[in-house]
Amino acid sequence: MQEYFKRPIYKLPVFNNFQKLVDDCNQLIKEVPFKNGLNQISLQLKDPSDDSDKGWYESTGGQIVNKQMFPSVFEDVYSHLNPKLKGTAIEEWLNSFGFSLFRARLMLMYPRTCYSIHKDPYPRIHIPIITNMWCMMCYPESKIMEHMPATGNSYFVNTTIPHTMMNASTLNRIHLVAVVKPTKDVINYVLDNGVLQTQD
Ligand SMILES: O=C(O)CCC(=O)C(=O)O
Ligand SMILES: [Fe+2]
Repeated sequence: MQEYFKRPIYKLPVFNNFQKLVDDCNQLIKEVPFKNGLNQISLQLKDPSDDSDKGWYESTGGQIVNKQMFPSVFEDVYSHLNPKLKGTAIEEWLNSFGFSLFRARLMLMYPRTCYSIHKDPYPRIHIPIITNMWCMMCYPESKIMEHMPATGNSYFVNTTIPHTMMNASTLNRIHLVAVVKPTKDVINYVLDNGVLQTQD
């Protein structure tokens, strides 16, 4: 997939209901605590009729650990919107691309934290909800470091190559993050509609 892309991050068009998306995410965070120690809330489920509170944590990072133990659990099994999110701008954002998104999560990063360097099975689409300039996606092998501002733009992020996100600020950072499969349609969409933030 890399061969199609000049850089790992492409800025995509603005989501036109961004302010409502921010409001709906803030409301959700008030109602559903980031209580699993993983700082993630699941927005998509395996079972479309599951409206239990467990669903909010079903696809969070712990599942990835399980996934290494049970490789048959793929990210794309989380394909159904949590029924409690019907009618929200989260639903609208997930449906705003001409292709499916999976395993959508709200991801909180506390101040002065980062992930270990890792690769994911599929790329991601990010839309920053609350961020600041000291939050950066880092690609050590190519020495690329990019901040994604909360301007309403989504970002295609190639997370299949080694990366980390760092929050080197003193404030919480929240992104809405979903998995995308790099099909021909998706690659063409990114190349046709995406722009590079840094040209070099
Ligand atoms: O921004 C985040 O919290 C997740 C970053 C990351 O590792 C990813 O998107 O794959
Ligand atoms: Fe990642």
